[in-house]
Amino acid sequence: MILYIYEHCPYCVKARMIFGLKKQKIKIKTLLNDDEKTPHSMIGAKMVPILEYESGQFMPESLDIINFIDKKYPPQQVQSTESSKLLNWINKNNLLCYSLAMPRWVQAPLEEFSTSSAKTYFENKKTAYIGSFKKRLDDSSLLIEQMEKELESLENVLKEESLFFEEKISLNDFHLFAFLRSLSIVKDLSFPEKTLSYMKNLSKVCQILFSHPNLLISYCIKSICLKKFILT
Ligand SMILES: N[C@@H](CCC(=O)N[C@@H](CS)C(=O)NCC(=O)O)C(=O)O
Repeated sequence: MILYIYEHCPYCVKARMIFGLKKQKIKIKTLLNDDEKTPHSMIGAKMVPILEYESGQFMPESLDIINFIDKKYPPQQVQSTESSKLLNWINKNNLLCYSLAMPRWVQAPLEEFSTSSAKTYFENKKTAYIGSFKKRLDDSSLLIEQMEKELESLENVLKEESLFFEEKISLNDFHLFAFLRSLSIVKDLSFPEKTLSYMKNLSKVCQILFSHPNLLISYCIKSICLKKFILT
């Protein structure tokens, strides 16, 4: 099986988590961000993750991939619980998260951005969603302050909802971990205690690093950081 991804992509993180959880090796191929032809030839759309589960057989959609792999390698482990409180929190903060993460992702040495045309493609496309990348970077302090406030309110949600604990994992965890992993590229952002230990636990269980595999220790350029604490 081959999983086609972008390294930054939170939906790809969800798909990768299930392979880590099941301790199943998966061949990962990272597509260039401006490569429209390859995904179109597989699923008729420019979207990842895509799982090639048999030669020439392709499956899009992270949640379908999670379900497929969870069933393929019993026992089934992923509970289908989705907390509306948590989903509301994530939806409310998606734009803020992307406003911080997108301008940093494109500067990071991620494989999908290894050509200048891939970078330009991403910036042009995502500017329509978050506005000017430069402006968002200039606004960093304000955006970080807002995000940190929101993370404080997440601590209460973490207490109330049954999130990952003693090997029990649900769809909530896939959604939240992917979101938090996106934020982990923001150098000056601090995560509160419970959130941080949640991130560390799931990172271990699902074998997802908070950085590019070649950048295992710590990595800082300008405002980008892949945090050391997660990687040890
Ligand atoms: N519903 C899909 C959403 C996947 C998705 O939106 N992927 C983004 C990457 S994060 C994508 O491929 N977007 C096309 C693009 O960025 O050009 C899933 O859960 O897998």
